[in-house]
Amino acid sequence: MKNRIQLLSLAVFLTTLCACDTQKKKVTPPAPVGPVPSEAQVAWQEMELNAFIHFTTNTFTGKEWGYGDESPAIFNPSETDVDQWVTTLKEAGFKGVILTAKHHDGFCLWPSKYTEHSIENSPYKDGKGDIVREVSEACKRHGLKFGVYLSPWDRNRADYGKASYIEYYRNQLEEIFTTYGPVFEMWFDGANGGDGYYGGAKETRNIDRKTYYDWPATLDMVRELQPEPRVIFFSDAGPDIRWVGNEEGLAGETNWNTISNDTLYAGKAGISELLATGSEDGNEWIPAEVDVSIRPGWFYHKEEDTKVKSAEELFDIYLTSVGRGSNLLLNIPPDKRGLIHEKDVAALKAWRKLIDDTFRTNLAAKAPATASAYRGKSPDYAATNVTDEDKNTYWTTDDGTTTAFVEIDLGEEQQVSYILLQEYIPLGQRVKSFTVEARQGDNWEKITEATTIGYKRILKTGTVSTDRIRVNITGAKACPLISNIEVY
Ligand code: FUL
Repeated sequence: MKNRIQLLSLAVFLTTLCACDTQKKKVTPPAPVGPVPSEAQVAWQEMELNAFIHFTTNTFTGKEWGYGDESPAIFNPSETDVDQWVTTLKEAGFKGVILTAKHHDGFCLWPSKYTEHSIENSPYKDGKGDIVREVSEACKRHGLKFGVYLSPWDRNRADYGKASYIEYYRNQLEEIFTTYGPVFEMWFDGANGGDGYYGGAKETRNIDRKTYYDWPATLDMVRELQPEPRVIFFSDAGPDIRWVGNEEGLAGETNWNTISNDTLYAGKAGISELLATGSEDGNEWIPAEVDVSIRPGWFYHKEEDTKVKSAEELFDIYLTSVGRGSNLLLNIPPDKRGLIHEKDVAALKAWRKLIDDTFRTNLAAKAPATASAYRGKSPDYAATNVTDEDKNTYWTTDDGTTTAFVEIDLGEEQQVSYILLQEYIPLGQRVKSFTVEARQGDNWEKITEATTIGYKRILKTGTVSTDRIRVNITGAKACPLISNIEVY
């Protein structure tokens, strides 16, 4: 009996010892570096692909910017089928839809009680139609998020430029948020002021873009109307996401999510370049959104039916937007019938197929991985975290180690054409430069290199045959946190 008790105490002692040892091994995670994203921003970045829908009287006049004097009587999309829009977009892989509830011409796609210049005075459904409601409901039906573009510039309103217009604009925001929400993204367009109809005045009106709209008060109002889910505000300068500075589908090759808001004002020299690249030492997290149209114009024009971007062009845009750590907001404008045109549908289908075919088999999924160093030699931060297909785990190094490499064993010789990398952004964007090498016999050959990674980076490597891939982090703001590497 005595022996048994002695044995038991020994076992308890040993277990305690082991527990202490494991506790000692618990390595602290890295501290955040620089500005970090809010949860809502991370969720938005994970959407990657959203669709823009430009639709108004311009669709019927052939204009891009309506003057504001268009009669609502011309708005008559007699075959409108918003389910066709939303299912087409869903099948193409979009996660959200942003609709121009009102463009610069001031015509409202919902029966706003604050103006006569709306769908209520159009022949569409005998004035009983409401495209904002239809699209928001179709999005709910098909599981896409619904977003709104409401042009601050209004070329129809007599009081544009006066204080009362701001009240009008806020009333409309309130109408939209209380009737059609939740809204995932609110788009505040940067085009503001200029010539217009303005209730018959037909003149040029310029506003002070910094003060006229009193944006902070408007944003507070909207946040109060919809505290949850937290709406993402887009404008040239944020606060949640920024314009990328061009409408060609190009994020910067170097693309920081960080930027200093006070450096962002229209007209500043080099502003487009700054918007595309962000700044390494920026004091806020404001990722770039890449907005571009599938056609030359934002609105449907018959003569552009032959100019719909091809699947290959759209694929290139995917690589220069999502592949550079930004979200893509691709505009697909319904035609006069109220349908997404057959040409656009075909291009989207072929584009989706190209993406699916290219990124079908991740050669690195669950592959063994090793690293030149990993944080505190703890399995929590080991190299295999980059191939475990779990976005919440990452490979990282000790504090102060800003250069290191991770090596992925593909098991056998494989044809490699693309590499996809992701940083664990909740703790800040860090990587400044990296190279990718492929093992060729006894040598390592550089197959591509780049600067930033951010939420996602996809690089073409040029087809190469190899059994091992090495990613060298050659510069970082602090220890790099890589959550995912995929090889295709
Ligand atoms: C611009 C507008 O002027 C265009 O018409 C379009 O809406 C585009 C998305 O933003 O600033």
